[in-house]
Amino acid sequence: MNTEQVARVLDEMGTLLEIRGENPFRCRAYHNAAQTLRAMPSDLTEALSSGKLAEASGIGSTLFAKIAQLATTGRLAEFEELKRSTPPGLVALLRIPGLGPKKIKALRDALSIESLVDLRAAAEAGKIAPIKGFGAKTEAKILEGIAFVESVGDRILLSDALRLIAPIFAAVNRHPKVIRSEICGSLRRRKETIGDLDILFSSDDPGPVLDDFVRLPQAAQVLAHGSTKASVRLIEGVQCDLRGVRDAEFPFALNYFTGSKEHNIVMRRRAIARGLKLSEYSLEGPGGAIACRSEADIYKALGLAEIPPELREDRGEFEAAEHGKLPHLITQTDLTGTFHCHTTYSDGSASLQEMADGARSLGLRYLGIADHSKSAGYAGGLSADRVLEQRLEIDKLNQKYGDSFRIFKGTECDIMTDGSLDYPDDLLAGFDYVVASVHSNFGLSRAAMTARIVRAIRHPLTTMLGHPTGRLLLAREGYDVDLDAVIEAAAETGTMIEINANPHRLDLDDVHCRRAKDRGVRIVINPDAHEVEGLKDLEFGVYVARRGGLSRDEVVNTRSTESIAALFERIRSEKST
Ligand code: DGT
Ligand code: CA
Ligand code: CA
Ligand code: ZN
Repeated sequence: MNTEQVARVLDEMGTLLEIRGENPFRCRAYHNAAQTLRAMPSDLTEALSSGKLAEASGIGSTLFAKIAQLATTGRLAEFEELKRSTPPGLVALLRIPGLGPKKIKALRDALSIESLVDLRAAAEAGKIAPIKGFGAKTEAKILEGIAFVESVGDRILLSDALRLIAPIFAAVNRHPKVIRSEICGSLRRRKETIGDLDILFSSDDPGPVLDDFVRLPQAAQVLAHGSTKASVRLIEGVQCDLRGVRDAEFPFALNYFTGSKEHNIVMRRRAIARGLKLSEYSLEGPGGAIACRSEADIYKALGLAEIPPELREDRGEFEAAEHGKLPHLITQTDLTGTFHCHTTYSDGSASLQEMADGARSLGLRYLGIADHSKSAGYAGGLSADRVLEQRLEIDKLNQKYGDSFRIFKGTECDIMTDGSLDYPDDLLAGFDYVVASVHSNFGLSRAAMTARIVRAIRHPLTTMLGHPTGRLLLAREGYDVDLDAVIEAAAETGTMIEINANPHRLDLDDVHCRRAKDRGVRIVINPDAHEVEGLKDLEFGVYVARRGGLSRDEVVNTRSTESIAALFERIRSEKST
């Protein structure tokens, strides 16, 4: 496991212990150790072998041994036991906005609450308000939170799904009895949240593959185990389905189990219209089965160009595939740089130079730094003096990098409640570009929020809009805003809209991304990185862009450094005339 993975486990252990009401010092120790790990400059293997970690404050010998075990084996019996023995319903309560481990423990102690069902009953009966530290307002919030969590169901983030499936898919894929295998379902379509994980393989002898699958260390519970299909529940709670087919059936099954259901229905209808019958195992014609080696063959047989999985939602892809109008979707390697990143100047955990070097090592040609503006006190927003200091440091680094790399000077400037920007124009004009974002007063009416954001977009010095709805996937709904009006204002003024690629945000979403594209809005993919590792979140922004049907030309940060610099200038001069 790498540093971040180990830190995650430690945090989760700390939280589980807290919910169970263990000694607070012991719980803290886990969270502290996670923080220490994240702050370590060197990588984990080196820190372990050089003794740097053993010396780090807050990491005693027992914790050190656990970290070492996680780092080398990726497993820790104590962690697995802790997960197994904590009621899953209790952990689910963590998803209610505003309920942390301490409050959950208090609810359990006072009212024996161990699940969402218990919690709802107690809140509806007014039993929560009287508990010390809660009150009527909290009770009402809890009821709202339950409704939100229920609307979301048991879905997980795309990023978590990809992380969880990686070792499982690898095990299936390298199994000696497996001929071909592929991830299917919503995960292959790269949806922003995932219900369950689906894997398909082909084999002449699927039994041993399924037997080994249900015995994987990641599997906590076997839900089904037949001769062609097995399902397990992972330790993390999510379900994983594995299906085996004969190799000749593989392309058909792959197509069927990739979905979406809506896409499949149209596929079958098209087949029928051509006198064919498509199923998850075959394509039958009047003269017998039509062999297909790949999905491309199936689409071809139905008179279609191969439709990329991300577009398979029955949202116009058939029309496009029939007329050779499918977009040539953007890929991650098309990205040349990115703009919305934070450093230790505000609430980031890496220095300017570390972020720039991180971007360089990902092969990017430029990096935009956009730390928070002064009103964002909670996030270390920069005073005018600090802005000037940062600009000097950027100048120095740029001199050092020469032509090989460039840091663009930006700011993530708060949009005030009335839609004005947090810095005066003369300060804003000294940046290469301005990301304008809402970070406060989320509760405005739809009309007021829309007017606020549209005004910020119309500001002559606003280059791009940051996280347009402020949503946090599975955790918080976005603010109430008329996104179509926002998109319209961006189109009219030439202002860019970002796809915030942080896997908790993915904001714009795929649907509005498509609408923005259709209106000719300039789209930019930003990771909103607060640490070097966060730059890799660009990956998830690319998936949104692909689902939105964007090609390389439709994403700003695929251009050369010079062309970006010129575009920033052009937007400014166009907006001010
Ligand atoms: P999820 O798991 O909720 O994120 O979404 P999916 O799309 O992965 O759905 P899942 O796991 O229930 O099924 C995988 C694929 O199997 C789905 O994308 C399409 C196909 N499929 C499942 N049920 C049906 C169905 O009733 N009709 C059709 N046509 N296809 C289905
Ligand atoms: Ca699925
Ligand atoms: Ca499934
Ligand atoms: Zn930000």
